[in-house]
Amino acid sequence: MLKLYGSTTSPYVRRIRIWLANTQHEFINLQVFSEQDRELLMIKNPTMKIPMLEDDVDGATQIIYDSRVIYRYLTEKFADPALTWEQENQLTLIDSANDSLVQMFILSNSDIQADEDKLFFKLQKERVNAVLVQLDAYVASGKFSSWNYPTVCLYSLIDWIEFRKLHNMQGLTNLLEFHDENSQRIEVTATDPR
Ligand SMILES: N[C@@H](CCC(=O)N[C@@H](CS)C(=O)NCC(=O)O)C(=O)O
Repeated sequence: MLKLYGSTTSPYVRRIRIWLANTQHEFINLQVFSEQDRELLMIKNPTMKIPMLEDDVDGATQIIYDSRVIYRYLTEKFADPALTWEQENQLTLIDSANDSLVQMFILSNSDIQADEDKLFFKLQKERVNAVLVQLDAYVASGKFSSWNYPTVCLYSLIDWIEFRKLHNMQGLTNLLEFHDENSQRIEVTATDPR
């Protein structure tokens, strides 16, 4: 059986959990900062990042790192169509804002203040702002109106931003509406970290 390793709060893990909602799998909920789970991660996945997927292929264990590669693995396994280049770019936008927010979240949990005069924070904030404005416009033009993988990734990002209060979403009305419209989906409520 497919085994998905992750945590309930990670937006990168949640996208795969939502995507696998109708596929039989086991979810292994890791405490990524606990010593025991870090050891497990170290052995199976030296990137020390989640999600990670494990599958049995002809009796051998196949491990796949990184949500993007996990998605590609699943599309091949279940013979689903590949993403279009436009969707790949949408994913890159979502991932770039997500990565910047993860880095700033880890810094804030390390008691490092987000000082906007410092280059690191300036770069991340510029990126997050620019990407969210672009995604807001994409939502307005109907690019995220069907529930496909990029849409699931966008939902997971926006819901995580709201959950952790990572960004002032005022003015990004299309993204807020998009979040509202999808919040009652069964696979969304079933994976809500709150
Ligand atoms: N590119 C990776 C990013 C995954 C990622 O950043 N996961 C976070 C949790 S949201 C993580 O494991 N961070 C641990 C760390 O940075 O040490 C993917 O798409 O799976």
